Amino acid sequence: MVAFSAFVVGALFSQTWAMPAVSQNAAVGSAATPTVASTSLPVAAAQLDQLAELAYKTTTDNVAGDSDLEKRSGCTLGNLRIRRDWRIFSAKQKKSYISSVVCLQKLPSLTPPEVAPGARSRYDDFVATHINQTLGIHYTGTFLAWHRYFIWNFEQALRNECGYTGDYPYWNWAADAHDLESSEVFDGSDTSMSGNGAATNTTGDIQLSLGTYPVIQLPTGTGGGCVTSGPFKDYKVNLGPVALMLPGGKTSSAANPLAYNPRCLSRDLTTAIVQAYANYTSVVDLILSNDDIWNFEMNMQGVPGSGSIGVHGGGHYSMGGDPARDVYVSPGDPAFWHHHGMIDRTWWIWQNLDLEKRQNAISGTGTFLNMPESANTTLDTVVDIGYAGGEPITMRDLMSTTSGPFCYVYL
Ligand SMILES: *[C@@H]1O[C@H](CO)[C@@H](O)[C@H](O)[C@H]1NC(C)=O
Ligand SMILES: *[C@@H]1O[C@H](CO)[C@@H](O)[C@H](O)[C@H]1NC(C)=O
Ligand SMILES: *[C@@H]1O[C@H](CO)[C@@H](O)[C@H](O)[C@H]1NC(C)=O
Ligand SMILES: [Cu+2]
Repeated sequence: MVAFSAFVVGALFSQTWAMPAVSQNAAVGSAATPTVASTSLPVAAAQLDQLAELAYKTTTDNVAGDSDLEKRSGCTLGNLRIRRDWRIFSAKQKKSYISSVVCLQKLPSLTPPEVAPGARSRYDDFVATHINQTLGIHYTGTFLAWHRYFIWNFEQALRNECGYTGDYPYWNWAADAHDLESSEVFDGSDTSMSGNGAATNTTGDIQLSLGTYPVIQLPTGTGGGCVTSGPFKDYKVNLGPVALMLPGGKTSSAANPLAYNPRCLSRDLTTAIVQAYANYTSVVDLILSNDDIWNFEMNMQGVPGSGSIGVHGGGHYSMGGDPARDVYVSPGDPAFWHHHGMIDRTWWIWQNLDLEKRQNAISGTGTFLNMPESANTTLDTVVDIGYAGGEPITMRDLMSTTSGPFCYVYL
């Protein structure tokens, strides 16, 4: 059992996130690979497309070629899966993905009741594991690889236990940074991951604090109450809360985070948050101005003290509500998997810009911001997602999307 410390893990911040290195006149339409993020959002959008195309080409060339890595794992162009932007799924494809998630929420849990009495569904197995390991998988050396394995196993559960045959989706935050409520992920239609929560009258900001770093204030959104529309309006969040951030700087936590505590899914869609931290310039700058893995993973999560929550925090907190504002319980929001698809895609793009240096780059330790101090994460470090599924696996096998257990690319 982890220590549920009083300090708020929801706080993601940064101290050296200086102004991004940006340029107003990055060449678009030219074949040259961008090296500096544009502050013009449409230009940065084109830059992101270009970087993603490059990563796609690098990955598929390697799979088609004779690379030992891919050969060993049996990943070929024939069985390579393509992960896609939710916006290009057809209505039928969206419904098929959604019904497989609903299916997982109805299958019985594999977690023994004495381990997590509140885990009632197969879906909850994933939430329980994430709660259990939160302090060992965020601001650690395993952050990116752990979540890569976690969402891949979620995909396997959808396929093997609920018959899903479609593609794994991702949510391109930046495409919705101007208006979250019209996002195809959050518009509340029957092809969305459900929409906003009912409007509430709460006042005051969300206040993220961590140790002695300055508090980060985040605005609240247009909802705040229970989700009233879309496929997940009757879904119950069963576990937590653990460190739920509420308006006015309040927090909420249950005595036993793994006990049965069924409640509605709530949301508080906050366009201002995704706009401020996960726009096209933010994503491209994250990819282009962090040459080593430490800076990349820290800026993605928000460097403590910098005032930034990074694209990772931007995506989570922009959904708002319960459990999206609770780092521990966040997979309990069914849009978690779309968000982490984009996190993994961003890492994949970054890796493919310099595979030789970045494919196996790891930095960090086994504990949240190395508190308490722990050993450095290495390629031999084992990742184990418990009852969620999969076998314990070494970091070595999680570094490429086309080796180890994986065989996928992003479009
Ligand atoms: C939490 O982790 C411990 C140590 O790995 C494990 O024994 C326990 O079963 C886990 N609990 C859950 C809910 O996964
Ligand atoms: C985009 O995000 C960055 C931080 O990542 C922020 O500094 C900038 O103001 C944002 N741009 C817009 C147009 O909101
Ligand atoms: C752990 O990593 C840090 C940062 O890369 C490095 O300075 C340190 O020497 C490493 N410690 C060990 C025991 O390898
Ligand atoms: Cu997480």
